[in-house]
Amino acid sequence: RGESSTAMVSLPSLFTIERHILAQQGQHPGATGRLTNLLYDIALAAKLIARETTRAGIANILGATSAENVHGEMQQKLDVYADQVIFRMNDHTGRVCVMASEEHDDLLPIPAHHQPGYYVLIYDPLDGSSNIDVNASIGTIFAIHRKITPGDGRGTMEDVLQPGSKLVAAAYVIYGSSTMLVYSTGEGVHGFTLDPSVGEFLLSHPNIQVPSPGQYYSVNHGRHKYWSPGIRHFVAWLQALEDNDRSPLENRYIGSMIADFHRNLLRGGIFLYPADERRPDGKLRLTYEAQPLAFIAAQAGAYASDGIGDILDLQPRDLHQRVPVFMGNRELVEQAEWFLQRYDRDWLAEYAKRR
Ligand code: AHM
Ligand code: MG
Repeated sequence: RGESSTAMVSLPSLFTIERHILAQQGQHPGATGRLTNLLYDIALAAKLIARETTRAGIANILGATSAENVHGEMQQKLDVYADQVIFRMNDHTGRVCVMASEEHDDLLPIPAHHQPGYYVLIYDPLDGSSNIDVNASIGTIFAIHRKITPGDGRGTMEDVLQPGSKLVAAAYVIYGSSTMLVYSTGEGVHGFTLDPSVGEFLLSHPNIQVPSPGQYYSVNHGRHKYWSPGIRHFVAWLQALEDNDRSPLENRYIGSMIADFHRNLLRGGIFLYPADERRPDGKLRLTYEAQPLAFIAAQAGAYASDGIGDILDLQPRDLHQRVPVFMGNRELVEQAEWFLQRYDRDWLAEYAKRR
């Protein structure tokens, strides 16, 4: 009698990503709302990609492009689809002055009539592409800079090639057992889980901080024969091979950076893709992958290094530049730097010239 209407029922999180972004904007009285709207657009693109990802097997968009579907339409591969969705979501809003995608060699200009945009959007539309066809987790990565060149004109290479320390925001989306969006505007790291029944990202992981001590290390062991002495010694140290008093870290490696990074962010540990004999600068891209994840790592109390120092301090030289990556709990990453200093001096000296 009347009681049922006032009794507390257990509700799911009602903190949508829109509400969260808006609340963060509210803490900055001078904010124009442009960044807020750009983040909304990113969240919407993520929902569209998530929808296609879960339909991919059925819709036959895993394999080759250039196949026709039953409607006589051209089928797109998932990575091409993701790339186009993100571009088309942002090419006309007046918020973005230039974009760059890992899928394209050159900058993606914005038509003059949609200028001036105040932000630069850099993205890796579908990272971990070797995992697409085998139904393992993949991800999307976003990095946002402020336009630094003067005037209302188009964004240029100078606007895109900024150090990670200048990032305004970074985000990633993981398409796993559920879809999650994790973002930071420099005020902590916040994770949202997509509730597909209502089509909303709901706050599930507020204020993520990397736990210590770290539980996992993640590296492609198949490349052991190409590793430098420093990396061999460091991985042996992670395995506590020569130390009976210490327990080894567990090894987990998916081969999909977002999935490996996300797990280690929640559980603690280190992810590394080092330079080796075959890949003198490692594999991962500085602007599309390393910088945004280093930004998020730093906001979560972790640290990202190229083996010499903070990835966020590196000034990119070109759009698709590669960089060795060590990310995770600070004490583990600093231990990696120590092993490189001790065993790989010659390599470090050579690398430092290109750095
Ligand atoms: P991609 O951009 O071609 O997908 O490559 C990047 C991916 C990362 O997600 C992952 O960390 C790495 O490549 C794995 O590489 P490997 O298979 O050499 O271990
Ligand atoms: Mg990639």
